[in-house]
Amino acid sequence: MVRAALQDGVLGRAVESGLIDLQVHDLRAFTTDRHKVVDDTPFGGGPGMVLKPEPLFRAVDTLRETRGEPDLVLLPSPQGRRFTQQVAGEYSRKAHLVFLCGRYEGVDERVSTALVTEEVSIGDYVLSGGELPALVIVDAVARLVPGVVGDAESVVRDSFTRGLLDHPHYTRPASFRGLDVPGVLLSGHHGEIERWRRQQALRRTFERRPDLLEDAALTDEERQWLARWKAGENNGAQAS
Ligand code: 4GX
Repeated sequence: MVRAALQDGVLGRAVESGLIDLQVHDLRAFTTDRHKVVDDTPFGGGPGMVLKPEPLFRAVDTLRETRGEPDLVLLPSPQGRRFTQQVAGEYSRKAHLVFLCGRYEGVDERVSTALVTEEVSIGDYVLSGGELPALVIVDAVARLVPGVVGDAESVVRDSFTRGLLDHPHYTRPASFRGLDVPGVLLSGHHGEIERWRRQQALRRTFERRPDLLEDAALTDEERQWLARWKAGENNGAQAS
């Protein structure tokens, strides 16, 4: 599943063109017993299986020898540091990341204390393994590696790079089932279009994710719009 997900789209092309190198390793290859056992029952009892420490330590030791010292050894976990666009930027400036994952209830705590540099969480919900979080993180991080996304401007203008939600997008037809594209987008006035988009992005952030406004970098005009909306003027979707 992990290999398949890394093969197409933006990630697949980035690997093909040598911009990033992604290697997937099977934990069972680092076991020493005949049955290649990577998990065991929890000390103290309870449901589920726990990932054993030895295969993970052996795997990372082997990577140290073959690929050099990793900058970060990451463990996807709901107990981890929350993964955000800012963290993606941080990781994208590292040369070598290792993700430890498996489908299990937990991992032996000695892995967290003595092998992992950072536990990282993609959100407050429980998944059945760390593979999907690792793929989510790799995708978000790879996009920030120069050259991976063809149009560099689209990365810079991306939602969250400015700390705000995205503005609405429209394409042809200009009128569809009685739903019209806002006239300003058809006007050709690039300054007005840019201003409308900034206002829409801010309005949506104000309505849907006001928590993001605490850290957002805003212009004086944007602060004025916010003050107006907060004062309760211009209520409703058509507010300007
Ligand atoms: N964001 N999971 C990890 C197993 C596990 C449990 C405890 C380490 C410690 C998740 C998330 C997530 C499910 C991945 C449990 N590993 N990971 N897995 N949400 O739910 O990152």
